[in-house]
Amino acid sequence: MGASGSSPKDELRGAAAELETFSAATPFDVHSFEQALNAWLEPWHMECTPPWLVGWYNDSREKNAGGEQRIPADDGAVAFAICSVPSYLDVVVEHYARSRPDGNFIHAATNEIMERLQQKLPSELEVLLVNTDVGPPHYHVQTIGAICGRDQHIEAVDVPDDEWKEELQDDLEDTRDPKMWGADSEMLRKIFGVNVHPTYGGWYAYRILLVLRSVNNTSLAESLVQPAPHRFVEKEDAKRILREYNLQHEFCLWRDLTDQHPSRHRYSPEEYLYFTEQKAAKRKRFLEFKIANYAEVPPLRG
Ligand code: B12
Repeated sequence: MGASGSSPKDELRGAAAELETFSAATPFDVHSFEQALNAWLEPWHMECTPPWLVGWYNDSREKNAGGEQRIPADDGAVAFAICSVPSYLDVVVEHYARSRPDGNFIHAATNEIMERLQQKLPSELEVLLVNTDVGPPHYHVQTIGAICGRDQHIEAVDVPDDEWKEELQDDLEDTRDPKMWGADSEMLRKIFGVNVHPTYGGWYAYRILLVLRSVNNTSLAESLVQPAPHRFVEKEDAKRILREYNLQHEFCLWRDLTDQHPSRHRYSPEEYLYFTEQKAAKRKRFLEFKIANYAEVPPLRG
């Protein structure tokens, strides 16, 4: 119990309830908003990034990708990305019990959370909500994580070891199936960049983009300043993470930050098997088995 007699759970619920009270009036307290958003997301096993400006993202896409995947909002608009963290599978199972979706069970669960969030947020904030796993358009979520200082983006150019790079590219060309990747050698040899989080390593996933189109940097109580990029991954770990992510991502070794990665910051064994399962029919069987244990249809978490 806190000093006022309320439990931490009550306090969390109280902070989450504040989400409905924000107005676009100046000055907008973006850090209280972030707190309220995280409190509302917590029961869904989700977290938001720190707030960032659409212009930081669009500038980075200009510099690194010829301006592709720009976010269609003012450069001054304030935004967040929302990630799922370990235990999100419980939310997917509960959504399945309520709605029995046909298509992608994870996307459907995320869509339900987006609908709830849309209802909670005052319309005067002119909210743009996008499920970032479902495109087009695809906004480049790894760029979002990097520009707001939530995690570290690692590209092969960050590893100054040509021999390591050549060897990985040879292995990729030998193992990538041209039926999926095409015959173009450049594509077969491409090393994709990856993001890692200081706590979760790779055991999290970007799910939602949230832009508050009527809130901009000049209307904030304390204007936002872009943080310096994170640099916490050791060189040998960066090599391992890039290699594992590109060559055999299904073993999820790329998700561990170091060889000491704590298991409480990993997916559960069930989540590991579910998220790496390719067959939709088998995923569906798993969900059916799970909900067979439910005594009643689970209520919404927020
Ligand atoms: C399309 C897609 C794929 C495609 C293509 C891969 C790709 N990276 O494009 C396929 C189907 C192969 C794929 C596979 C996987 N994916 Co995928 N995929 C996406 C998706 C939906 C879009 C990515 C995109 O638009 N790429 C555009 C191309 C052009 O990007 P690119 O080739 O990486 O090149 C860009 C970067 O290099 C960048 N760049 C260059 N220099 C710099 C410098 C800096 C500082 C920065 C920030 C950026 C940057 O600019 C380039 C041009 O755009 C994203 C989600 C999203 N909305 O972003 C997830 C995403 C990238 N995938 C993800 C994952 C986990 C996977 C898998 C492991 C499968 C899985 N879901 O478990 C596999 C493994 C990938 C592999 N072995 O290659 C995660 C990565 C998480 C992370 N921690 O980084 C994402 C972010 C999804 C998520 N929900 O979180 N994926």
